[in-house]
Amino acid sequence: MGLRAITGCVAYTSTMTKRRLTDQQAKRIQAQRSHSEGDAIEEGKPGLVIARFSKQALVETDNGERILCHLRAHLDAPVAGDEVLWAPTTDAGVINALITRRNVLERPDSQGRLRPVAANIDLMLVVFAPEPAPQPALLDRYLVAAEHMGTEPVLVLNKADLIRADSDIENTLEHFGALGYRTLTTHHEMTDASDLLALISQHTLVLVGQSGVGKSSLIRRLLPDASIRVGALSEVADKGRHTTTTAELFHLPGGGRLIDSPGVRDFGLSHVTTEAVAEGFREFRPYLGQCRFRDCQHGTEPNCALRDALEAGKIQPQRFESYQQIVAAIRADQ
Ligand SMILES: Nc1nc2c(ncn2[C@@H]2O[C@H](COP(=O)(O)OP(=O)(O)O)[C@@H](O)[C@H]2O)c(=O)[nH]1
Ligand SMILES: [Mg+2]
Ligand SMILES: [Zn+2]
Repeated sequence: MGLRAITGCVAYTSTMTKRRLTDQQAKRIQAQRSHSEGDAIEEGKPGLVIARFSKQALVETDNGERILCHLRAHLDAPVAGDEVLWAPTTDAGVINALITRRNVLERPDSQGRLRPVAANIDLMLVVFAPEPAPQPALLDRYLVAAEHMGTEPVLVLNKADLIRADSDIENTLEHFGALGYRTLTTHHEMTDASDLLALISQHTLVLVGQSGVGKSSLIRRLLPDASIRVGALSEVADKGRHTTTTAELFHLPGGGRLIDSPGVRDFGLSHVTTEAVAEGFREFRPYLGQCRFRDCQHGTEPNCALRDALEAGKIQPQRFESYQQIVAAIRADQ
């Protein structure tokens, strides 16, 4: 939904508790707008969330200004990539409404509760590198999360200058390519970033991957201007506390947006059903629903189509193992 389509509208009422605008409401807003072209903005102006800090969010206005806005207690906390309606206050601004998200990337906090990290994502760059050594099961978790949120993942082998002759990391990349995922290899001294830029185009991308794989460096490399690079953290006082905990959105000069996510150890899959996990392994899909038992858990049941495919070499053992690990973790959580 275009941000500019939602000006001049009432988008929130005080009776809406802990609730986002539904699609229905968003449509009403657009409908209202068509009747009231040119009316004064009542409940807020459109803005884009650049970063969220505990009780505030940095919002970019339509004309590119950045305003630190307070959050209202009854609204879901906005995150980088969210579209909001905000209004000026005497000191700064306040967010009045969160526009319905197209999708949201979530991960569990220290208490295991799912928290949003970034919203309205077109592509997820799953970044890995020779150092720190990739964890294939973690990469599979990112892929399941991407498939589940309806975002295309792209596998990025970064820090390629560190690939040693005896390394098999390029096979890892090829293995994902063989599953049908787009793949890319890059490193910090590569001056030609055209592959990356073509991929980004006008889209909103989020970068995920273990801490240290070079996500932030990759974003800095694509931002030619140091003033853009300074980013949102320069605008809040308590920097130390936020550096590693908040996702931040950067605009590329040619269009496109990159969201840097903090090092993600774990990924929120506890809300995903075990059936959806299987769907998240795209090469499993032809076999799903083909088992003898409709509720087959692909464990020790007879005539399991997934296990047959595994034995026939159509599914790689590594991927099946990742699947079992994720499902076991979800069951242990319940
Ligand atoms: N050799 C090499 N080092 C890199 C490359 N990209 C980043 N680094 C280094 O890897 C470390 C982690 O990078 P950073 O961007 O902070 O990773 P992040 O945690 O994923 O954001 C830093 O010391 C970078 O200088 C690269 O392409 N090649
Ligand atoms: Mg980083
Ligand atoms: Zn089965």
